[in-house]
Amino acid sequence: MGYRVVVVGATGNVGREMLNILAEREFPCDEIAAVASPRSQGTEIDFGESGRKLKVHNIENFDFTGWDMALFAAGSGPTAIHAPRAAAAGCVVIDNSSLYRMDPDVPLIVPEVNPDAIDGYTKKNIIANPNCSTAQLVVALKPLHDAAKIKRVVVATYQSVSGAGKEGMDELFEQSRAIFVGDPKEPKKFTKQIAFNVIPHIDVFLDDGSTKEEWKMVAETKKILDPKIKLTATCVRVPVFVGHSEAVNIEFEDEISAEQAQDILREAPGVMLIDKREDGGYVTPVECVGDYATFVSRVREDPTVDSGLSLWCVSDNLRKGAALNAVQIAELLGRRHLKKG
Ligand code: 11C
Repeated sequence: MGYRVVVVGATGNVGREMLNILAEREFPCDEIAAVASPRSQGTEIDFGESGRKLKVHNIENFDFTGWDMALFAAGSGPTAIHAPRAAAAGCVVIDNSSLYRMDPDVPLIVPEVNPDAIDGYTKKNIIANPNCSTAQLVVALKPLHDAAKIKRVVVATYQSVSGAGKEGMDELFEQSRAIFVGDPKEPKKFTKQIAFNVIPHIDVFLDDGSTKEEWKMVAETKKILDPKIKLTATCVRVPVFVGHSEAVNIEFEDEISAEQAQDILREAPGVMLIDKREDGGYVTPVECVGDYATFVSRVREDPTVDSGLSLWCVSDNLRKGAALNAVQIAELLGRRHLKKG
């Protein structure tokens, strides 16, 4: 006996990946419903590579009664309306938007990092999925924090355009082509030209000069991993279609060598260490697409502090950064709380 599962926002970048991953991992679904905005109602989408087609339902009149879990990838606006409705109907919401992440009554979960926190989901029947740039970072930081206690992290991100949805991907493609044919177009989705450029601006600006994406990395890392960790981030959009990269500098309380860190990371759940210290002996975003792992490379000591390391970390932002983490939460919820059969 399996679950009755809903994917909300099923036609978007993340929703499609949720369906792919549910099918790929053979999540025990007795029934699966694809739900999206009214304009997609009646269209058909693939349930991964299972060969099954799913008819898309209209979120506005979808009844969540009797469904076990709903994976939401719908953005904050529709989520604010429909997630509480689903939760009140007894369907546990696993939400990919930023809406509930900092709610003290909603657990924010990365299963490799803070699985026990999921037990608090009953307060609202909602579990939050972190921002993509946070998810991969905490997977890499957790085993190092356990070993040598992290004091401070300085991170610069190199975030792909798929983090901004299909429109972001289309803009990079169209703009690159337009520049090649000598007919450049004004940016629409991004604030500046993204093709052949980088943009140090993701999400809205805050009063202190940082951006909301940078703030999310700080606040979410504290909630998931340890409120004592100090973190400062610079988040940058780069002309890559899929895969977020991060250059991470970490200062520790206790001593830890690069070799010890490599040994720890080699064994860490969710991490794949590829660190050969030679040409090509590291992972780049195009190589991580479609994979589940958070790849770590370029682990080295930082001699400017008493105990410090620098590393490079890459992951598929639509997978570990969003859909995979949500499905892993669903698996954890099933194992710990919603046992079937
Ligand atoms: C980006 N990280 O790359 C964002 C996308 O809070 O879930 C995800 C935003 C979020 O643009």
